[in-house]
Amino acid sequence: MEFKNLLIETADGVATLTINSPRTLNALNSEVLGELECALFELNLNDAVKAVILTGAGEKAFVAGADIKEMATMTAHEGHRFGLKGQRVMMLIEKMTKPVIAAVNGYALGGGLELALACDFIYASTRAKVGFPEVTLGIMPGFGGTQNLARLIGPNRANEMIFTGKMIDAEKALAWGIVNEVFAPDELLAKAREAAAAIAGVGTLGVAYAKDAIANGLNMGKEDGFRYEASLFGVLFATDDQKEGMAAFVEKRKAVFTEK
Ligand code: DAK
Repeated sequence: MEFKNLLIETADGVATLTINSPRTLNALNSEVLGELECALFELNLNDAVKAVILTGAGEKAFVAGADIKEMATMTAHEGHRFGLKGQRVMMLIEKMTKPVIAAVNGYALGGGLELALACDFIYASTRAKVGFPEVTLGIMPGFGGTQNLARLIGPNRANEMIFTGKMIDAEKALAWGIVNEVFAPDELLAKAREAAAAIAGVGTLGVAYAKDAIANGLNMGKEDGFRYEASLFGVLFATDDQKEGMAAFVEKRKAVFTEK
């Protein structure tokens, strides 16, 4: 499918999905959100894709938030539809069986930070600036930001960021655990691709079930989480990948995983 606002490049099991509207700092309008929904849906169904990198075009921004100019004139009904669309994109990323890495190359603000937080982990460039400026617009985060940020860094730091609306830089985002690693701008994509390639080279089902166990386990009590983990672990013993992975170890050769 052709997209007006997205670029998709696939190589060696890794898809790089770039939001490509740098003139508005890749702000999320209804059209971009609709295209993201379609693209992510397709990538999830594509067995050749084992991991996805999500990034923004240009040197300034990952995504500077939801499109304020579009939202400014929305009716309540349009606002509701817009909110549902955005939430569907965030949920899709979380429910995809394959990992999505956010490569935050500049501003990740409001809905842009929510998009990054919906991903499985975040790498950032030294140019990254992240924050939730919604309160400066008289609103609050609405694409899962209050929930995901507080779960990730704890309520106190999340409170500070969300109540003040102030941005923090890459160094602080790293120290606070919002991003996993920070790289020079010209290294960011290569480093994200390195991580994605490592994921693409291991057992697809093991990764998918681990993503499922982590995401769903966080919504359970510890004992239920352990039980859930054990049931997924058990299912892996019915797969060719488990047999191949262990046989390859014993035979001192590289495993060739085939499960999709
Ligand atoms: N929306 C629309 N246009 C934006 C934009 C945005 N979020 N951010 C930047 N732009 C546009 C600018 O208007 C400008 O366009 P022109 O004026 O040239 O036409 C162009 O991008 C370049 O931006 P600047 O000239 O401002 O660039 P600077 O380097 O001076 O400043 C900046 C960069 C990122 C600090 C600044 O652009 C800025 O403050 N942008 C707004 C950031 C922001 O407030 N983001 C949060 C948006 S609110 C919902 C759920 C969630 C949400 C909404 C609804 N529901 C459940 C219903 C989410 C809300 C948000 O994300």
